[in-house]
Amino acid sequence: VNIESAKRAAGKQAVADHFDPSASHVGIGSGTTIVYVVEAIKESSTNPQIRFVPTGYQSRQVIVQAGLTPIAFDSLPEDTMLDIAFDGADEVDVELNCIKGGGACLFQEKLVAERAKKFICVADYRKKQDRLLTNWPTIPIEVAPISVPTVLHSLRVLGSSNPKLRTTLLEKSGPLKTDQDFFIIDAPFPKLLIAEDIAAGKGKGDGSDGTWEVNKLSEAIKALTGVLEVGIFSGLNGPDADAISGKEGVKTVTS
Ligand code: DER
Repeated sequence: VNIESAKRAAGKQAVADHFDPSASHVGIGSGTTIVYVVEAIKESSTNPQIRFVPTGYQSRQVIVQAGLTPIAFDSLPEDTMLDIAFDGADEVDVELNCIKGGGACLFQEKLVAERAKKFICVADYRKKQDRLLTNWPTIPIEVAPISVPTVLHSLRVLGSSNPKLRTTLLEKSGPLKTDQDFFIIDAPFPKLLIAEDIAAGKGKGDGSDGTWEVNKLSEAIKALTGVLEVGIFSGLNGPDADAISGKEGVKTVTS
């Protein structure tokens, strides 16, 4: 199946199933799949009052280029929750935990996702796996530039075989910088366990036996001094949120 048509189908389905044209604030994620979500919203949205909250420069461009009205995350009144947030993912497991950060926008993505009443992950079939780190090998981590050497060392201590600073020679020589002017480290880890695996005795999940459970690893990495945010999104997908996987039509995956 053509990947782009799968992304477009997933985007259309996610909007058809979850977008409410009378919403007031809608979070828009980053990456390529989200472009199809915005395309579908544009086709269905008639309410000019809706404000779209971007998750970085690229996300804001997608909103503006679609003729929709952005509002900066930090312009929102403190007590305002977004009605819904749509975003892509690099991988999604059976519990709808996500690996995010392939596009290096994970920090603002997590801010927006946590501020939304409902978080919809929109992904084509390549992203849906039983466990995280099956197909996508690394966890993206946003770090303060000065902390890179010490965080790399600490990640090895946590069991990452070969954590690497994300650099790019195509668009810019040297380390990639995020919208916060931070760096990204991509850290490989073995496939992550979920709670039922721990209960089934498949490992302790705390790194002591080489296995990690999704939340335990996320907390361990987040605790490292110098880490701004970790590209593991967990517990964001309540029972009413779906990861839409587009393959031969669209399959809705619910937690
Ligand atoms: O960086 C992210 O988390 C993005 O959502 C991204 O990884 C998804 O990108 P894609 O829709 O282009 O695959």
